[in-house]
Amino acid sequence: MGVRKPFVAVIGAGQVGATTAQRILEKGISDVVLFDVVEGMPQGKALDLMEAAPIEGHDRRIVGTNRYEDIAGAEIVVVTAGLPRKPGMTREDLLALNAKIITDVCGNIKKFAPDSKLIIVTNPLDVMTHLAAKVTGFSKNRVFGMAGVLDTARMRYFIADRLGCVPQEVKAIVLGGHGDLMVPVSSHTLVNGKSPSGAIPTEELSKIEQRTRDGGAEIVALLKTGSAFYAPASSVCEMVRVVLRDEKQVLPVCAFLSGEYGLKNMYFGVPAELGKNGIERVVEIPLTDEEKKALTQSAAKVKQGIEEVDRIAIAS
Ligand code: A3D
Repeated sequence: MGVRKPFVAVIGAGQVGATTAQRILEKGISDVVLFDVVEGMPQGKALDLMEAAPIEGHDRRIVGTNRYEDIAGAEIVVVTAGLPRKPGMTREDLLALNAKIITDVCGNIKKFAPDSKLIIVTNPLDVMTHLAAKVTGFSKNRVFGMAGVLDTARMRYFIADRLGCVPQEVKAIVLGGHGDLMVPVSSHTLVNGKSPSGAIPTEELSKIEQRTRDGGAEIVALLKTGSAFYAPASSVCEMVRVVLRDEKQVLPVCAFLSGEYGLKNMYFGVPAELGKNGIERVVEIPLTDEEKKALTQSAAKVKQGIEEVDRIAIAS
């Protein structure tokens, strides 16, 4: 049995890819084509997930494949193919290794799913999203990356854990590049509509913000053999649902900027409204001078990575 439209293709059936597929299926969002270069692996994971369907009680289908032909007709392609960070490795160390993989994967997406929207997950995220847009030549609203939803969820959890409340009561937003210079926007952090500054001392709030920046590394250090995948998969799944159902919800994502936040011609983490066209519009929120300065620093780091990946592309 094949998949039914509209369906999502997930490229890379590793930890993030397979867990994303599981979440999409089990939440009943859409059917899934799961692709990987390793023979038998996506087929095995797809079969295992289908065998869980009678118990999970959903009627969605998943097909595992090693053939790019099978992604033809996908509404959204989620790209998780690539190497994850190892202990001591920065996201930037991954750049050259994953650039090769993204170039290969996106060349095939352009060929087999030319009308799809792309959600990039592979790190270093902002740079790989730039590369994906360049390789596919797709309009910029159809290519975007997942990072801010995850970074924001981490911060919401840390604050809720500190206050002993449920994470849904905490609103926060993390912007900028998905790296050590990401910007938790403290002026927009709210617990039940109020600033947490009365309940959490400033010094502790700063520590929570730093833990958010180090959130990926904290998990890498604990797991030792890979990086986070449950919360990343939840984050991708939320973006997939908002786009597929045209929910027009504003989420922090890696989007192309044409002057917003004073930045031009680059991918960067900002709030954006997502819908059936992918990025419907970038949303500008008021920031303090300190937050603006931090965003500028983060953008400079992302630009370095973009220049580096462009140099690699020219050299090869
Ligand atoms: P992993 O479990 O190793 O899965 C990666 C999969 O990609 C493996 O199954 C590989 O076989 C497959 N693969 C490798 N090369 C190709 C190729 N050319 N074509 C198709 N498939 C290929 O890693 P993971 O799932 O833990 O992480 C995947 C990527 O996501 C890494 O780059 C991570 O750094 C990144 N990641 C990003 C975030 C963000 O928040 C942005 C969070 C978590 C992971």
